[in-house]
Amino acid sequence: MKRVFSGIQPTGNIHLGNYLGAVKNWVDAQDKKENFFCIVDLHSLTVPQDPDELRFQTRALAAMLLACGIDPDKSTLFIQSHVKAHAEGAWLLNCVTPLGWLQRMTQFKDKSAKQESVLTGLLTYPILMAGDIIFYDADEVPVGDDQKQHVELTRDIAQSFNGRFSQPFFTIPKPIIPVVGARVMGLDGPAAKMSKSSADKRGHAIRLLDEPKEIMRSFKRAVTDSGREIIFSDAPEKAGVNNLLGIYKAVTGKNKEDVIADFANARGYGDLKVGVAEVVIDMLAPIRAKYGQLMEDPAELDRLLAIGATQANAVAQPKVDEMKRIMGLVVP
Ligand code: ATP
Ligand code: LTN
Repeated sequence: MKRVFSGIQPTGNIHLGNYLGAVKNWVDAQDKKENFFCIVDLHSLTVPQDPDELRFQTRALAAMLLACGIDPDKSTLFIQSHVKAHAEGAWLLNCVTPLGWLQRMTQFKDKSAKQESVLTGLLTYPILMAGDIIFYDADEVPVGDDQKQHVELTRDIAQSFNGRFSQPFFTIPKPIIPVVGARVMGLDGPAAKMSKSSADKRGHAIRLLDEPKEIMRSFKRAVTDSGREIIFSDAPEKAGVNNLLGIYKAVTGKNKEDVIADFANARGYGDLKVGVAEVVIDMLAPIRAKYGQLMEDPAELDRLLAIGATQANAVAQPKVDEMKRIMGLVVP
């Protein structure tokens, strides 16, 4: 059975891009694979966080992932900092990764350009991510398009370690990018991806916990163009309409022809926006209800996360111990 590893940061409200680009695909493939899903709290520390807020968001994200359909009987769901091998092993990888590989990363360049003072962790972030994946010998990493470069770097790190210590020690992972939903764009400007860091900007994102009224309002305000044509298109001026159609397609699972047929009688973009909002509202209603129930039972949430941490630790710690031995450390 193929082994899957993926992660998500507890940095605020999870949005439709996270869901369609990543979480939905984790849920859908659960039966066919051996799954490890990780709430990457250590990654969140690469930009300043409010401690109480981070703690709350970490548990809230766990509840949300369970509400979205991650089944603890089929998947290992855990918090990254609960498994010490991640931080320990990342140091070892720091010592075999050239600086230039990290400085090239697009996400580092984007995020560091937006900050006055850049923390070292923001640069070494992809090393921590590489460790997440290779300490589990994951074959597949289901992520949105923005993480492809980090998974490619992970492959380079694993290959270089294997080459240097002349044995096939790490499995070389593959990024799995969904065909639809890989890049959901912001509703306020379809040139930039929908992002958690901007999720609280009015009209930018659909957060999974938004009330139906708010979802409808955000879609109605979505930026489109001055035309009337409802078509899938790569033309920059059609990016807004394309994004709405892409969301509708990912949510309904319909093919392009059927999506266009659904809007054949639309009187303009107004009808398109309402149509998309309605399917999103219906999809999110049961998720919000389940989330509410889970947040009312913190003891059960903690119990599930403790089981996840034990299962993850049993895989990652022996791998990191073996890595230490290979690199010449004395392992007690
Ligand atoms: P931030 O804005 O803080 O970087 P984020 O919204 O990018 O956060 P992450 O926790 O970094 O969220 O990503 C979780 C998963 O969601 C990743 O697999 C990522 O590729 C995917 N993802 C994030 N944004 C989008 C998007 N707009 N469209 C599709 N997938 C996305
Ligand atoms: N960097 C990713 C989150 C992440 C991840 C991982 C994804 C951390 N570790 C391991 C897949 C596999 C992000 O920002 N979305």
